[in-house]
Amino acid sequence: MEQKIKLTEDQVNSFRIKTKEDLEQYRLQFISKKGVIATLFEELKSLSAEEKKLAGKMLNDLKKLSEEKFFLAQEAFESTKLSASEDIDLTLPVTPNKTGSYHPLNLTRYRIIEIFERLGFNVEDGPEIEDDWHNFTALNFPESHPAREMQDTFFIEKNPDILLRTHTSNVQIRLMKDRKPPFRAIMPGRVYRNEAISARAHCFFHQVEGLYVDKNVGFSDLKQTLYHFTKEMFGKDTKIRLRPSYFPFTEPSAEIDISCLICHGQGCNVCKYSGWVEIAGSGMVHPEVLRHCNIDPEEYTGFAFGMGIERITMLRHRINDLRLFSENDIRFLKQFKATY
Ligand code: 2U9
Repeated sequence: MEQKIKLTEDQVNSFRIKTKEDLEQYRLQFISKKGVIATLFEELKSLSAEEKKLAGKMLNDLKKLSEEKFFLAQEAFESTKLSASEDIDLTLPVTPNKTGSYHPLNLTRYRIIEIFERLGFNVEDGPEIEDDWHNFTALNFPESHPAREMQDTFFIEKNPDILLRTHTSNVQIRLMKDRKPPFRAIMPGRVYRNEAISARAHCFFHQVEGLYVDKNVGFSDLKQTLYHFTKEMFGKDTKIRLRPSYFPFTEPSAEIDISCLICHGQGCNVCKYSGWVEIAGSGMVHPEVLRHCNIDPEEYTGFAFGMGIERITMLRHRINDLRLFSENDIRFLKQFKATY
């Protein structure tokens, strides 16, 4: 018995498992139900009680040894299989790096800032929650102006009135009141108006307003500045047209139109078959507004303008629904540039 078992232990140790086939061969020979060890356990039955005790222990040790050898070899094969699957195929195309992209409104804002910075305009900032004086009174809005109504403006408090600014003009007022002229600045920022949301209107949007106050600033400066801006922004072939208009804070006032970028003046549904699209409002700062900011209109004059960033972006990228800008739909956003 001892002789037989010793022989089997040697067999276990000397069995070389080099391939998966060897492993299977080993399993069949030693640890399967019909293997050597199972057969020896069968043979135990024919031994005396004393022999059984001794041989049973040896056989259990042998079983343990052979199973350990099997599982170690099996594990080694499994791990080589895993590392083999990690092999890199250098001929495959690279996985693209998913970088983000700039929001189209930011792309337009950065471009506008770039153009005006080259003309010597600073970028100024101010509060979105404003009092009535900085948003309306200082800008020459009469007490009864419809913009002051609840249905047009979001009020946070009434008497004294605190509201969400309806334009970035409050920044110009704060700038003129706090510092001394000359001023040459643009004011980009978010503004709020109480409007029903649709493809063409939203309860908030973004503006860039501009202000140039100095001695001897005239309407021709306004015209030349906006002419330069439109050529830079929309291309050198863009034509510009000024139409008389009215704002309480400028006098005289003018709407700025550019030749339609889609049909180049031929007429299409974007320009409503007129050949022109409106891009901004402008005018000479009203003397009363200068006076509200303690600037003498006899000594200083200035021009101002305002434009909606959404509107410019829609024209630039042919976007036809304002809601796309605030829905955060990745399919829309990822179409824009990732670098600037
Ligand atoms: C001060 C004095 C004058 C800013 C101006 C406009 C004309 C204008 C609209 C364009 C589209 C608003 O975004 S929009 O809806 N803006 O038409 N804005 S002049 O005039 C000022 C501003 C501040 C102290």
